[in-house]
Amino acid sequence: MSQEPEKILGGEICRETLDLLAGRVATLAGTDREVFLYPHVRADADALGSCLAMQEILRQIGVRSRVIAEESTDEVISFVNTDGAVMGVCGYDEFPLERQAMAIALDNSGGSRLGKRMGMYDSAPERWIIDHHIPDQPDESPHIWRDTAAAACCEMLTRLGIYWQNHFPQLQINADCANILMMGLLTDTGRFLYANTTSGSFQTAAYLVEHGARVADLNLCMYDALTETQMRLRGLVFQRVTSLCGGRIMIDIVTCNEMREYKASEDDLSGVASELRRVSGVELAVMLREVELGKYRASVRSDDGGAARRLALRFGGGGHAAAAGFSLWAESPEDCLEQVKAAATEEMSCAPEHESP
Ligand SMILES: [Mn+2]
Repeated sequence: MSQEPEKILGGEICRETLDLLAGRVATLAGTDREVFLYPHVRADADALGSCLAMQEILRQIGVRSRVIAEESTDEVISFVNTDGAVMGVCGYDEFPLERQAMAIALDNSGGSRLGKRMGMYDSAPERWIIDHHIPDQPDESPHIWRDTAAAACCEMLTRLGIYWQNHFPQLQINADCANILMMGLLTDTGRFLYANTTSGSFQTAAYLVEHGARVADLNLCMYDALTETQMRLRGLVFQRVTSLCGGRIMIDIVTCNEMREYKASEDDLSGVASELRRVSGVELAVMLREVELGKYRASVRSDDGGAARRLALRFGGGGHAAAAGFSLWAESPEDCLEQVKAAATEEMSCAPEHESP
């Protein structure tokens, strides 16, 4: 056992936790008891990728599992439209809960990040968390593997897959699995350009490419294929975005009416906050969206100094240092914008009157 690595692909593993989890899932092999896998609400490529990778790993060791996404199957599947990499994503309302022997929250730590599925997760006889987000409170359970230094949950799952070969010799990261893990890694690192990208991210990428990840295909399907709707919506936002604090803050809001007018869906705004952050001098970018009457959602980006997360925390949200989000209620889009502008300028310690244009 002295050959066991402490580090895999430049990232740490928590051997005790992974040994414990391996032992627990092994007891389910060959039975009809299942592991239910929970991505966070509005599952992104990292949340979904880590669930699908875990599902494939469990399949190889003879353990039944299912991915329980908050969103409809159609929405989720269109998101991972990567040539046969989908391994059974399902809706949340149609499952035999009595089969749930274990629940694993991936890329989230349960609670409100599970939305309507919270009760379902909490009802599991055994609950686990594999996450790379900063926790709201200190972790106490032995059933949590958290690595806030990991750029993506998919990075952690790659290490888990390699480490578990000690427990399950038949286990291998096959091409579909590698591709789906790479999808999450690409997304959460902004294609290896965000501040969270480490040498470990590149080592993970190299490993995944060796095992069949198709980087060019993923790039084409996930990034280069901007729809006309997305392009026009960006045009709207880029034209009118408000610049505050002498250009250190950029903020805009898109209303339900505008979303309808542009025939846009929620996904069409994803990435816009990051693009606003690219403007030179911008330290904090906020993209607001009216979700329904009175309810708004914010996507926030900053550098890894943590302004994005601090702004999100002011509104009861959370996330990573440089990429965070929150929801809020306001009387009108104008009111929402004013509230967030005030908080953002306070966060950046600058006077709100320096507004342009
Ligand atoms: Mn993630």
